[in-house]
Amino acid sequence: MLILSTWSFGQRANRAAWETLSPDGSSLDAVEIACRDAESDLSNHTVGKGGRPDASGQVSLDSSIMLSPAKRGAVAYVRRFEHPISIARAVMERTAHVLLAGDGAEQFALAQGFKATDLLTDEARGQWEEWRATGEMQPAHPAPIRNIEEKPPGSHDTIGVLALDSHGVLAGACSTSGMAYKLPGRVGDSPIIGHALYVDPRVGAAVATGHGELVMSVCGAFLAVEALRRGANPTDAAVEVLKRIQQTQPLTDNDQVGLIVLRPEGIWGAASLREGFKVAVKDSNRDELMAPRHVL
Ligand code: SD4
Repeated sequence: MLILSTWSFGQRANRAAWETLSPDGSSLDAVEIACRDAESDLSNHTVGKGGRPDASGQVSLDSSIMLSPAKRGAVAYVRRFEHPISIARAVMERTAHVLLAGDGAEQFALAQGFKATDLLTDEARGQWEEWRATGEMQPAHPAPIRNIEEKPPGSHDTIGVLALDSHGVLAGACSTSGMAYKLPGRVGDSPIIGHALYVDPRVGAAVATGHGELVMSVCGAFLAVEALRRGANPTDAAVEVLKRIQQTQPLTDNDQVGLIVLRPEGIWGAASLREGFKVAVKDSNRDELMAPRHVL
């Protein structure tokens, strides 16, 4: 049994999920609970309620969950629900589709019994107003993705979670409010299967965080799992994706991408473009925050 989450707040999410995962719970439930923890954390400004809005002041959430190529669900551009991860799970379990977006996703959520709520907190609104007042950044050039550890305490990043349960079942999930002050309508890598998340039960799982456009342009999580399939170890699989990003796209000093990769037998690895990425690791013997290798 093992649960791995992105960034330092992943420790809290792992702990929230552990009771369910151990001793014989399901990895699918565990990854959903971990994401729900981050989605409800109002001090976390890049996931769920309390997330930073787009350039127009509207919060929109993206999320996905996956067990296998046949069992996966996602939602994008969700503006009125606190737990997009649970709506993504409902898409997976109760529809014939992979991804629902915008109004349709919200109508589906209401029909499934999810309660609508306002996602923009006073704090996030205040920060957005400050951003708007500076006039420094145009909507087409939203706030860059920096390392969480360089940001003020209390500001966090997207949650990505991979878990392996006592039955040997792998599951993955991720949830985000996306890039702060993005152009309205922008959807990132998190709800696109194969970009921020991919799980093949026979081969392994990968989840990505950071600048979504960079990850989307190389199908990052899928590429990592394909590297595993070719025999790479999990850290090398993550590094292969980061090198592909580096080779194919111009990077700014602020661009960050982190990946966690897990094999079905519990061997895992991680890497990031730059220093600062953290992986929260919890199993029966440890509860740690680790700083993985970086390629730049
Ligand atoms: C996105 N990948 O929407 C997300 C944001 C993120 O750490 O992961 N930030 O681009």
